[in-house]
Amino acid sequence: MTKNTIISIVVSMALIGGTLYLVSNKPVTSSKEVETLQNVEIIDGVQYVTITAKGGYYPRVTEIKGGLPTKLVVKTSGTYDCSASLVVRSVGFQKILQPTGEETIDLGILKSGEKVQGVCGMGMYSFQIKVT
Ligand SMILES: [Cu+2]
Repeated sequence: MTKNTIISIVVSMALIGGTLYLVSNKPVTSSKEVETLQNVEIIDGVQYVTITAKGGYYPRVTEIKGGLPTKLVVKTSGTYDCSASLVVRSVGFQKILQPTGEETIDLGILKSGEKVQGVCGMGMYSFQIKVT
């Protein structure tokens, strides 16, 4: 009897915990989406595009403005997969990034209609920056 009571308490606590976990997890996911959409910042006339490298590149496609000095910031955080091996051909960039850190790559001043593509060393992950 006592054993059954304990089991039922444990089971109901697990259910409540699971539900709370699912509920609390939802807003986190949506705020992350907002964050990745706002990956372009203009500071003192310089346009910064931030891309996260870990198991691929995020966001995959970014739209930026032309006619501004532009810098690409690639952030790694415990990145031990091949997305740390980055190639940006249009600016002759090729490097194996630190597993955790930030790499700033000068993209120069881009014109409307231009595209910058970054790929991993194996060519299986990529991202694109489109100049509108
Ligand atoms: Cu790869």
